Parts: sequence; C-alpha cells; structure tokens
Amino acid sequence: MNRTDIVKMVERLYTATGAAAFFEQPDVKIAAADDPLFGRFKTVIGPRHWTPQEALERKFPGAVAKSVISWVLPVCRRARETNRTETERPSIEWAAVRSFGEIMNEEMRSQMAALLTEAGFPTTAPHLDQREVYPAPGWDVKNFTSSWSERHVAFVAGAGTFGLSAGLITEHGVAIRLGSVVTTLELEPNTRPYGDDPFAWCTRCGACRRRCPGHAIGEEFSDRDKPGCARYCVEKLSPDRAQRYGWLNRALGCALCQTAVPCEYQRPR
Ligand code: B12
Repeated sequence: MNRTDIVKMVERLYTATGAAAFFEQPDVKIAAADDPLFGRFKTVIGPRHWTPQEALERKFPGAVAKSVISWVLPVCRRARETNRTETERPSIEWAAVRSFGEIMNEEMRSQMAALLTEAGFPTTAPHLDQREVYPAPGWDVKNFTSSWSERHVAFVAGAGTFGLSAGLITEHGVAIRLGSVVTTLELEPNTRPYGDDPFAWCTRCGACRRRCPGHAIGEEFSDRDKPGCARYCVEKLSPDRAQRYGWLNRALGCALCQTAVPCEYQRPR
C-alpha cells in the first residue's frame, strides 16, 4: 500500500460519507511519525499533547507508529461566499459545514482507521479520542488545548503555517477543516516547503483582525486571545442557535476570520 492508495482511500471516503456536499476535494499530506517536531509540541502546546506513538499505543499497545496521514478539506464555495457578508455570526451555510460537515470528517477519520487496521496496519484517529479541549474553570488558557492538534499535525505534514488568527493557512487557504490518522504503515513523508517556520505563509495583513467580532486577534501572533475567541462563540453565538440555525448540540464558531480575507481560499503571496 503506497501514497497513491492512501489518496484514493481518502477521496473515496470524501464521496461516500457525504463530505463532498460541504467541502472541495481533499488534499492529503503525510508526516513521519518520528518527526522531531512532534516531540517539541510537548513544550509548544503542553505535556498532555500526544506524540503519534503515544496516540497509537493508547489503542494498540506495542504497535510502532510510522506515519501520520493528514487531510485538508477546503470549505465549499457557497459557505465561504455567504459568510463573507456576515459581520457577527456565521451564515447558515457556514454553520452547517461546522455542524454537519465535521460529522462527515469524523466519519472519514474513523473509517480510515478501520480500513487500514483491517488491511493489517493498526491505525488510530487521535482527535476522536481526545477529551481535553474544553476550558477549565476560569478559562485558563494553559488548560485549553487538545491532546491532538490537527493544525500542528498538518503543519508537520507540510500542509501550511499558522496565521494571526491561529488558523492554518494552506495552499487552499484558511477556510478549511482538517483530519488525520496515525498508522503503522510506512509512507514517504511530504517535505515542508516552509521549513520549521510556523508563521511563514502569513503576510500579517491584519484583515482577520479587523474581521474578528470578538476582538480576539492582535497585531502579533502571540496576541491572539484564545479564551476571548471561545467566549464569543459560547456566550454570543450559542444561546439562540436553535432559533437562528434550527439545530442544537453542535459547536458554533463565527469563522469571520476565515472569510473575506486574502488567505480565504488560497495562500496569499
Ligand atoms: C478547541 C478548538 C476550538 C475552540 C477554541 C478555539 C481557540 N480560540 O483556540 C472553539 C470551540 C472556540 C473553536 C472555534 C473555531 N474553530 Co476550532 N478547534 C478546536 C480544536 C478541537 C482544538 C484546538 C487546539 O487545542 N489546538 C492546540 C493549541 C495549542 O493551538 P494554538 O494555541 O492555536 O497553537 C498556537 C501555538 O502553538 C503557536 N506556536 C507557537 N510556537 C510554535 C512553534 C511551532 C513549531 C508551531 C508549529 C506552532 C507554534 O502556533 C499556534 C497559533 O498561534 C481543533 C481540533 C483539533 N483537534 O485540533 C479545532 C480546529 C482548530 N478549529 C477549527 C475551526 C475551523 C474553528 C472555527 C473557524 C469554527 C467554525 N465555525 O468553522 C472557529 C474559529 C476559531 C479560531 N480562530 O481558530 C479547525 C481549524 C482550521 C484552520 N484553518 O486552522 C480545527 C483544526 C478543526 C478541524 N477539524 O479542522 N475551536
């Protein structure tokens, strides 16, 4: 089984799960599980962030992680375009991508893990196992991180770099969603066109800062107010979501920082 087979598997799941209704064609990237960057995330993100080996061993004790397969799902044009004119909340089309497109993305993760495991390569989808993303009392930013950051994983795999909004800017822009699995299958990793620079592709134009209704984005990368962003989503967007969007029990984010910005659907140059 090689990279071409993996790309085909992801593309088939993209169609089969219905993700194609919410996203454009996936772009697949591969990282080596022993890339030293994964070790650095213990300090960059926190000690509870798993290495690929730790994530795999939770499910398959004794298995040796070889590759991390990461995919970029660019948000469909209709959701992006409707969100461009919004100033406070996500358009209904964008909110549906978050609520229902992500369910398809979850299904892509679990099916990829099952298919590769069935083929003899134990594989796990760590995002589906991580439970430490939600804020601790007092919105302590240090505790407000996941044990498996899809953005950092995609960064290692060569998919893109972080912007002022903290969104990952890829060749398909920042209006994307990400998924990944860790596997024992050995695959040729992608090279990172940006080396190890986490912010290489952001021009710092400030368009996302001006778009942010929660005033949670600053002029420096380190200025981003993560609890402020989350508070805006939870306190401002969630209370009347059933009335506005027609459904409950799924997270909402405005994502204004991801639309009507120069990096929306392409890497800015
Ligand atoms: C928790 C979470 C949220 C929370 C909190 C968001 C926040 N303010 O951080 C809430 C619910 C509010 C939320 C909202 C949204 N989210 Co969200 N969320 C997550 C989740 C589950 C975990 C994120 C996490 O903990 N990351 C780890 C922390 C440490 O990352 P960080 O602080 O941003 O990292 C910084 C530092 O590490 C720094 N850095 C410093 N030094 C170094 C050195 C190196 C070498 C590197 C690499 C980095 C680095 O770089 C980063 C940027 O500053 C992920 C899914 C996942 N499992 O990854 C999705 C995810 C990040 N969300 C996503 C999206 C799309 C959204 C929304 C747009 C939702 C929507 N409506 O569409 C909004 C927008 C918020 C925003 N500006 O990012 C996408 C991101 C897509 C992208 N282009 O990046 C993800 C990956 C989900 C997915 N399946 O695709 N989200």
